[in-house]
Amino acid sequence: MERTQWYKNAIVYQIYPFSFMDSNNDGWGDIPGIISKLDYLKELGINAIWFSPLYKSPCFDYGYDIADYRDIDPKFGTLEDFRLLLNECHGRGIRVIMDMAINHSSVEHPWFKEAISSKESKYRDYYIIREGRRKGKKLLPPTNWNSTFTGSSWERIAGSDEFYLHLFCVEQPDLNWENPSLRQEAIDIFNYWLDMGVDGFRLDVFNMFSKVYPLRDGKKKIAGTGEEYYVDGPRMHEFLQLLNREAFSKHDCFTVGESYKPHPEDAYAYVKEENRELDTIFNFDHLASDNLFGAKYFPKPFSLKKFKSGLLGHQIANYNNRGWNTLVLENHDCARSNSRFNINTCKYHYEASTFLPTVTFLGFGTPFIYMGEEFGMTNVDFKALDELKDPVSGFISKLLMSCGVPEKLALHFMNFGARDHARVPMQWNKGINAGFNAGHAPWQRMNGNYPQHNLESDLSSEKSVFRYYQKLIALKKSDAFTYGSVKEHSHENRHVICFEREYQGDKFLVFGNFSGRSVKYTLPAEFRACGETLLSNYADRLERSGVCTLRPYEAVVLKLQAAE
Ligand SMILES: [Ca+2]
Repeated sequence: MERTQWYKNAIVYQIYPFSFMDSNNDGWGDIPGIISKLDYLKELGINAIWFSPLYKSPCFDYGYDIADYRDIDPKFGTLEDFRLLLNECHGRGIRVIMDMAINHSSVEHPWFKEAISSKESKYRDYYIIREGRRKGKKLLPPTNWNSTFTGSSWERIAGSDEFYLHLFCVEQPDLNWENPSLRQEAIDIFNYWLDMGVDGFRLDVFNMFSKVYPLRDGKKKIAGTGEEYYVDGPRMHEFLQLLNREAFSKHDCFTVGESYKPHPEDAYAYVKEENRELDTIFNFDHLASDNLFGAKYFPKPFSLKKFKSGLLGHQIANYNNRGWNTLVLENHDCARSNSRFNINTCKYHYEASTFLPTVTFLGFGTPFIYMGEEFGMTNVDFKALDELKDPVSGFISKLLMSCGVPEKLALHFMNFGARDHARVPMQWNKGINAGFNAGHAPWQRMNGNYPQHNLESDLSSEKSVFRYYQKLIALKKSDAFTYGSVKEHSHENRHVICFEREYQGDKFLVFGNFSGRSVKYTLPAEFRACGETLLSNYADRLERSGVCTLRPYEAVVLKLQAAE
């Protein structure tokens, strides 16, 4: 099948189904709710949706623990509802990207239930099960590996001396990709959805499929012990090439991988076109620019240089290596972008919420907009730890408090970086539960600021973030911002981010002030006098001859026409 590479022109919108729209007022978002908002998304200008998992799941990790890879969870609706959703999206020119978490399954998947109930079951080898190690009277796990969600990555199987591996929650046993039947199951699952008409996949933590065998102890670390044996394992490229050959390449589809701390040489190899593995992987490096040790819960003074290196470095490397790139500010695992990076959301809500996507999404790669970002949804002010529903918030808080961190400080860390910020219901209007449903308590508390910050109030404001996104998306869809080369300016500048795209002789300059005060900036010479302003988040135009003054979070896009 000829692959059109439609993803290069895609503007992807991510929906976290639990929190988008609840049509039957049971507190959970659902598929009919999503369908009722498709015209809204069409109006925004997006042309693809990535759905966080909709599959049957006991929801220990909110859908990323899958109990049936071929069915829809009843909370969201039925398979028939999903087919309707697919049709309704396609009818509006919107592609559908499914999420696939197949590094691990749910403990409630029939494979796992059979695997642990009988040593003779063929499904036993679908998982990674090993004898524990005897040390005196103690039975220790088979290796010293940590779960990425804290604690040991091994769980003892009740009534035996054996353990199963889980690199995430206890409820998420890792699948054994060494087993050819398991690999065939994965191929069949991908083809099942692709044959139904799905247009692509986001692959959850794909670069942990391959582990180093025989399993052995890793170098002891505070967190992530064993990583050297389960990240970018030796058969990773082989497994992806197999999936590509047997599933992806047979359809005009798109694949984007979520990688866990990838080694740079592997990261570029996964996406290089000629390798036929994935179309692209997510780059989150810039999002760690205000995180201590790169951990999202722990703040550190924001470094614009780190942000620029993370955001622009991969664009330039992928452009030159013929690999595609992604552009991301938020997702279901992050705090809201306008509430971090030293941004004072109260004072510059509109400016910051429009500045960030301008300097991010106009780069080289496919933009991913997270629901609510398009009208500047902010972080939540959580008042107590029990308001946080994400199990990882619980694990991290407990770990901190067991080390003597006071509860108040643990809550402070969660208010900085918990995944819960992105997972509260959408703020459609100022009505009951922000229009998410008709009044039933939502599964997750609302953000208390919804009476002031909601889509309706944004649309009625003179400075509407949504209207700005519409203009930005229209501009992003042009060939120059899709295929143009990318070059950074002013890397050393501590306040200004600036890059250039060049396409067929036309040059475009995207720049802005990443701070809450006015700063002086001298534009690259050729953009000082001439050129047209294509987009700006301030009403009056910037004076750009000589040294110009950029106002707080001012973002500007200039075009310099090719000489005739
Ligand atoms: Ca519902």
